[in-house]
Amino acid sequence: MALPGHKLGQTENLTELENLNEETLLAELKARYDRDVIYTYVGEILVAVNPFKMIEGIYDVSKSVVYANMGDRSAEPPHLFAVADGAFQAMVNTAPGPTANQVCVISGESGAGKTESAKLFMKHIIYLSTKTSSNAEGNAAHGLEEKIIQLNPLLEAFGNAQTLMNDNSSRFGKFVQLRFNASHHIEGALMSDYLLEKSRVVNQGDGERNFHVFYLFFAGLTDADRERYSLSDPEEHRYINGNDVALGDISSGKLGPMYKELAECIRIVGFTDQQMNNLWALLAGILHTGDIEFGGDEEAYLVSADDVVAKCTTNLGIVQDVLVEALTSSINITRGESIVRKYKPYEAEDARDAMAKSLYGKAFRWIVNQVNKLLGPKTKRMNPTDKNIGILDIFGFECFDVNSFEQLLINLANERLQQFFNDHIFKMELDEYAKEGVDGSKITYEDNTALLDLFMTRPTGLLALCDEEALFPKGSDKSMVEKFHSNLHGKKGYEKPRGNDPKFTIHHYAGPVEYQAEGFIDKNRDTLPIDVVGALRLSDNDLVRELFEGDTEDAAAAKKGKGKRDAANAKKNLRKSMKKAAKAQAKAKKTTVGADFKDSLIKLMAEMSNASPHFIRCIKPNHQKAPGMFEDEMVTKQLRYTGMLETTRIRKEGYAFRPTFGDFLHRYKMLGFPFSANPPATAASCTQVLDKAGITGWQVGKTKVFLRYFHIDELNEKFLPFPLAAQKLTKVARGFNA
Ligand code: AD9
Ligand code: MG
Repeated sequence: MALPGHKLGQTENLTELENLNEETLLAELKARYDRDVIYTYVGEILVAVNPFKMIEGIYDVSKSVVYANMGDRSAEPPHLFAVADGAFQAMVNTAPGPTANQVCVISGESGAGKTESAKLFMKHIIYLSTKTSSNAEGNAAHGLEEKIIQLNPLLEAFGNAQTLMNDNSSRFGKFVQLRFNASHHIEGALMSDYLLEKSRVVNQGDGERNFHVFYLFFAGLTDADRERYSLSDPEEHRYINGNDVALGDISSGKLGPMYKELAECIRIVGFTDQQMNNLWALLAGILHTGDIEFGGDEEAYLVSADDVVAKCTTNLGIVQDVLVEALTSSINITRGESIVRKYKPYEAEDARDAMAKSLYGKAFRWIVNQVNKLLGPKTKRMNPTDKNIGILDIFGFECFDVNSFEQLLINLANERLQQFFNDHIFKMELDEYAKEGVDGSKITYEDNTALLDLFMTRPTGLLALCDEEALFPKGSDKSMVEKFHSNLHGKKGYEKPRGNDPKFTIHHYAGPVEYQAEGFIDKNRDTLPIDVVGALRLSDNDLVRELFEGDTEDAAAAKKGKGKRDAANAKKNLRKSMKKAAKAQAKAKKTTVGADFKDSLIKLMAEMSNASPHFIRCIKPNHQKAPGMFEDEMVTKQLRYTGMLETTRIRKEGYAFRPTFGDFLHRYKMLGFPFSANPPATAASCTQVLDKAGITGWQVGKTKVFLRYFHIDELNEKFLPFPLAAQKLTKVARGFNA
């Protein structure tokens, strides 16, 4: 700060720094980090630098107590709990409506601490809401809050995995909304999930693992379970045996207690034993699916022993012959005639893996839906007196050596969130100037609307062109890229590379990303061969059948053939089932992964626009996931692409402090009026104070005074030699923006 005696790392809100730039921002964060101070404000945004260790006491109950009903945020050191308290109090003190709803947007790269922050935020909100729940209603709700807390370990088991970036990496995005009634007690929680990384089920990169649940499940098996699910040795299963360390964790017994915890939390959330048995059988079925192997040159045939397939089909509740038929050939039924085409071995393998991915993806979505049924508010629609607090924990911007369709969608979401951030921080700033009649012409910011149009415009935006090609039976990645080039080349943010490779580059707000288009169409279609769908619809595992919308009677009929091991009968059943599946598919709206994602993004943004936002920017200080290491270059990059530097620049160029006339006079009238005077709350009174104090460069709007970041110090210095009063005033001034 401008005040003498400024010590590095002592500033709690970095917009107060006199010399605000990339270097000072970094130096302050680093100095704080070295003292285990991980939270810092930049304006109203909270920056959280991942400590990669537990810092004693920072999340203790005593802290929950301190950061409750604070009023003035700057009264205590920056903390995530303070942001949660700010959101909760804002909700409580505002009449129902968009301003009363709150949303906490947590961003940062993989391993930066988003999920931990989301959990802490939720924990504190629940603390604040139960604190006052001493009445009967509160007690009744208590079980619900416990369930909501247990939701996190449950989702992490099924949706998280160890990656090179993070030992507990979320492989899906999530948005959780807590709904409150008129007396601010929790009525329920609703969640949405985005883009689960299903491909991880069948294939993991070097040093990475499958979803946690597979290892936990294995670790928790009793002898009876082993028999029931035909599981013996984890090393036998291709989908999980690629990582020796993970296998070691199973055999060392380390995961056993974690399985127990998971089982307990599943029970608390409210899943029934029957549901869980079906789910475990489905997981075992997926593991066995991965072990089915095919051979052949032209036509695929089964090379695995019969019992490998039997273990799979028993768990999935389907008939063995039906599955083999569906995985090795496709039947085309036209005008009552069926033409069988035998798959090549690689096609059979694709069908097998597609089945495993689809089973897992649908099971995950089912869990989310089930959770919403168990924990959701009684009515889906909000009552007029209800309010909500949302928490968004979603994948950060991604740029790898090879970027595919997944990165395109993830980066689209980030681009949209950046726009939301811009809208809030910058546009609101400018709107406020305009509303108050204050000149804001010096403020500029990088607007990414044109880039979003590149994605969203119909029919010539990236997503629409992806869909057009995906829904066209003969569509190819190559012709899709040609369409991109011819429609988007020359537009801002789009770059056509040299050469003929099916690639293109997008200049995102966070930097350029080159996308490799190979595989886009298949990923966007994400279809399971109708033959496999037909087979799974005949399952007698209630869950599997439900996921594929099969019919109980059809499944029972299919089972009749099973005893006889009658292949002809199996074929007949499969064809019947496929016909029904095809009919159901034809009736359902044809959609793609891209279109679905776009829809859910639009819905998410609608929810978010209907709330007052709070931003938490998580920073990962090193690649080693190690405590005590702060790598300058890495942090600077993140500060840049989380919009933090932009924010500080705008804060600096703009008017950081905007007290109303009344607030301003209440604090500073002594500088312009006799002690006993009671000047009216007008522009003229404020101008008199500022003139008399000899301050320049401010503006006075219609209801507020617009002060630059250094004006507060200048005003406070006028109070010297009353240093105590000055100190207090600085805190009060900071409170204007809290
Ligand atoms: V990913 O995009 O899901 O891969 P996140 O969610 O950003 O990522 P996560 O919250 O999982 O990262 O944090 C990674 C690890 O950092 C955690 O497993 C903890 O070991 C560590 N971490 C994060 N935040 C804190 C904290 N406030 N205190 C201590 C932390 N450790
Ligand atoms: Mg996460």
